[in-house]
Formats: sequence, structure tokens, C-alpha cells
Amino acid sequence: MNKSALQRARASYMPKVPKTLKGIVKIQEGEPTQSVSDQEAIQKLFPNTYGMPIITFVKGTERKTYPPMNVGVILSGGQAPGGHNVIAGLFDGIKSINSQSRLFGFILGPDGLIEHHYMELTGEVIDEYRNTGGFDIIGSGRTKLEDKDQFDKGLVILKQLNISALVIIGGDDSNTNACVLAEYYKQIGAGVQVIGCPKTIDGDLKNEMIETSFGFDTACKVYSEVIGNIQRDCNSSRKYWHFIKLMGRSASHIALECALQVQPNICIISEEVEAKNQSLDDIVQYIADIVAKRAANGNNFGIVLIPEGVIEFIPAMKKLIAELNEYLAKHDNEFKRIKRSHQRDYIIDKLSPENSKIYASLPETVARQLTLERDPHGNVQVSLIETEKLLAEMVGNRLAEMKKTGAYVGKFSTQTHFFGYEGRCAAPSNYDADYCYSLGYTAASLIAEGKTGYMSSVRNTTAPASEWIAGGVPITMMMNLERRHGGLKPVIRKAYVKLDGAPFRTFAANRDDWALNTEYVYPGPIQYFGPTEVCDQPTKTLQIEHEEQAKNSK
Ligand code: FBP
Repeated sequence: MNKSALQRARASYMPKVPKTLKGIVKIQEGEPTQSVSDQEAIQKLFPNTYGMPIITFVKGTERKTYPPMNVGVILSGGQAPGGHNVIAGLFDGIKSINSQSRLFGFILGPDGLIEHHYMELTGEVIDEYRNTGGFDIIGSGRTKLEDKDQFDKGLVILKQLNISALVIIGGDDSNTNACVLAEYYKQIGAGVQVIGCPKTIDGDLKNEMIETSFGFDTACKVYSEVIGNIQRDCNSSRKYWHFIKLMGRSASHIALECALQVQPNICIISEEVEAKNQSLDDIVQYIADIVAKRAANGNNFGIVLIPEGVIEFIPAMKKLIAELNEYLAKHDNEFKRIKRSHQRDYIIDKLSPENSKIYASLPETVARQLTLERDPHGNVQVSLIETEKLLAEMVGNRLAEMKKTGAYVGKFSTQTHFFGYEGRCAAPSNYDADYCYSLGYTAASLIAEGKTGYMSSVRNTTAPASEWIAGGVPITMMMNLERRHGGLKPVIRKAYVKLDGAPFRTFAANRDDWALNTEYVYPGPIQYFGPTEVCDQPTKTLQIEHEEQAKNSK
């Protein structure tokens, strides 16, 4: 494999780990736990894995011996920086527990388990991937592991390879399924433990015990670097408004974190849009008013950050999308027979008056995206809707109207961007390299202690890594019942931006100032070598949350 100079130097980086994971480790078990809600129902669904205690690993004195273990690992869902280090930590962890242990990777996500595609991850393979971005060591996939038939097929290969524990590295859905699998294998006495690891750049797999999902730190730093570069360009030529859409399928954690890092003129937060029942028109007017105010001060430039999922948080758009989904699911063939140039009018004619009016007001391109791009479940793929172009165009139209009444005097030229894939496979920051390695190493200790249905957890991560707290959280503890595909299902509760949380409040307290005054911060690229205050900083979100917790606990 050809490597860049940085890759070669970075390969020898030794991730920092909690001091309790070094040397002799002892397990400490807390009180029995409960799910976040719907306790009775969740307990019924998970009789074998419900109510287990939270686990913390502490320094031990007595060296125990463990038999060798064969462990399987799966990468599930979207890529996130640091996945390779979870696998490296897991490998080093099981080897330190017993040097005869072996690690097998299932290829291209859960499909690898079901279809029996795997490879042994030897020391030689692992060394090629230490501290690198991407999931390419074994690849990832989005197949959902949720049927008994899949579980049984998987068990055949697990038994063949003598694998006694499976580690699933994934987001909220994949970890929910990991728990269902753990419960099933325990119930049938399969002799296979299942451990989850919290992954997603979206940052929406977090709770009291899981501070952050891995990859969020690096992805946000990559986006903030390029947004900062654009801000500087923007402040140099002073002639463009940049509309920047940021990945994050649903929750706005990425947009909020980037806003805290770069201090843009505008950042839309989907959760606030929903809470205030805002319409598309309200968002357009909000942006147009700021553009007009800046123009009045002679500033015909600025930066707008838009979370990827905002469209679905606009209550009226949500209703429109729901009606479109349902209508097109039933009349797909008929719709496809309509001439392209007549499709828009066809839809306007078929929708309810309220939704028809909204649909008719959308620019041609977005109206088309709403009807054409559908996922395998028949839903509009909101991530493909070019919200940044939609808003830039609609704000331009609004400003033209305002110009007529004298409410706006200025020039409005736009550039649009979408940052998502650029950050998902970046080389992990020190934070993610350390955090991921520790998560993998912790998973190995959970396996050695015979645990199943747990998520690997590493906390206190705003402190130096040596002080981090490693352990395990029962996955059932994070669950509640949610309506999915028409029925109630047990799922890990997704974490959205809390409007009363300290990170959002910090943003809200500053945004009017950032809107009118140009207060840009230019974070620059992630640094891998250098002083700790440059290389090891966690996200602003995490820092602000921890500062508030510390204040409240005084
Ligand atoms: P995960 O939740 O699986 O980690 O994926 C997150 C994400 O990166 C979203 O931010 C984005 O909307 C989506 O994946 C894109 O999916 P795909 O890689 O299938 O295009």
C-alpha cells in the first residue's frame, strides 16, 4: 500500500488509553438498571438482557487468566473516522488477555455475517490500518440485522469459526439490533456474546452514559476547517453569501458544533424549526432579514449553515412529504407514465389543497427531487434534496421583493456547498483515535468478563485520556418504544439537539452578534503532532456540556 508521509508518521501513533485499562483490570458492577421508559414492555421483550448493571473497569491487583477467544467484528452503516482504531483496540485487547485469541472481520457489514464472508484480521493486517480513516479494512453495509433467519444463518458461521463473541460497531439502529441479537443468542443458549460500539458522525447516539458517538469529533473538525476557509475567502472578496449544507441525516448536532467552532452569520437548527413550528417561508424571511441588515451596513456577504435534515423538521413540509410518499407509493406506475414536463402539474392536481399550495411554491428542481428520488422503502431521500440551493434561491426571490419596497438595498450573489462525505473517512483526530481505541479495548474486557447485550462505554473524555472511565452500559437501558412501520418497536432513543441544553443556549446567546458583526473563527486543519491544547481538544459541544455538569454538581 502506498502511503503519504503523514500516514507513515501517523501509523506509529500510540493511542492514549484510560489508566484503568493498562495492567490488571478489575470489573465493578453497579445497581440494576431500567430502560429510559416503557420499562415493563422492554423487560418483557428482553427477559435475558434487561436490568443488568452498569459496569466500570477499575485497577485490579489479582492477575486472572482467561482462555483464548475467537471474536468477530462487523462495521455497520455510514463510515465514521476512527472505526479502524476500534478494531485495533479490540485486537490488542483480546491479545493482551490471551495471546492465542483471534479476530475475524465480516465483510461489507451485516451481510458478511449472513452470507459467511469474512477474513481473519491478523496483526499484519491491523498494523496497516492503525490511526487511519475509513472502514475499508473490512468494509461496511446498511443491511439491517433484525430477522431470526439472519441470526440463525450468522450462527452457523460463528460456530464454524468457533467465535464466542461478536462486536457490532454501529449507530442507534445497529446497536438496537445488536441487543436483539444478544437477547436471542442468550435465549437459545448459542454461546455467543454480542457487544455494541457507538458510531456515527451524526452525534445522535449519546446519553448520560455514552458521551458521544465516535467520528463526530473528526467530522466536525474537518467541516469546520473548510467552513473557516470559506469564511476567510468570503471576508476577503466580500461579494458572496455561501449557503452550506452539513451532513447529519436527522439531528442538527453537526451544524450546531460547526457553528460553535466557526461563528457563522447564520445557522439553522432543525429542532428549533420544529419546536417553533416554523414554515419554509419563516426560515427564508429570517435569512433575508439578516442579509438585508448586513447589506445596510455595507456587508453583502455572509455564511449560512443548514443541517441536512431540516426539510423534515418543517412541520408543513413533513406533511407534504408524507402525502407525497403515500400517493406515489400507490400511483407510481401512473406517475411514471406522465411526461416529465407535466409531472409537476400532475402532482399539484393530486395533492390536498394545503400541500398542493406548498408544492407549487417550491422551485422546479426541488419539486422534482421530491418526486423522483426514493429509497427502497418508498420514502423521499431527504439527504438528496438540495436544501442549500432551495434556500439560496428562495432568499434571492424574497430579497427581490423586499427591494421593490425599499426594505433591502444591496447585492446578493450566492455560492452553495454540501459537506458530508468529505469528513466521514478523514484520518481520526487524536480524540477519535484515542476514544475509538479505548472503546475497542474496553469491548475486549467486556467479552473476557462474559458480558453480552452491553455497549462499550468510555466517559469523562474532556479530561486527559488517562482519567477516562471505561466500562459497559446495558443496551436495554437506552431503549424506549417507538412507532416504526406502523407498530411499536423497542429502539435506542435517538438524541436530538436539546433546546434547553448548554451547547444550543451558548449558540443562541451569541447568534445575533455573529449575524451582524463578522466574528468568524478560522479553526484550521486537525493537528496530529504538537501541544495538547492544539491536538487533543474535544468538541465544543462536549466541553460546554461538561462545564455545565461541573457547575451543576457544585
Ligand atoms: P450512520 O447513521 O449510519 O452513521 O450514517 C450517517 C450518515 O453519514 C448521515 O449523516 C447521512 O445522511 C447518511 O449517513 C448518508 O448515507 P449514505 O452513506 O448511505 O449515503
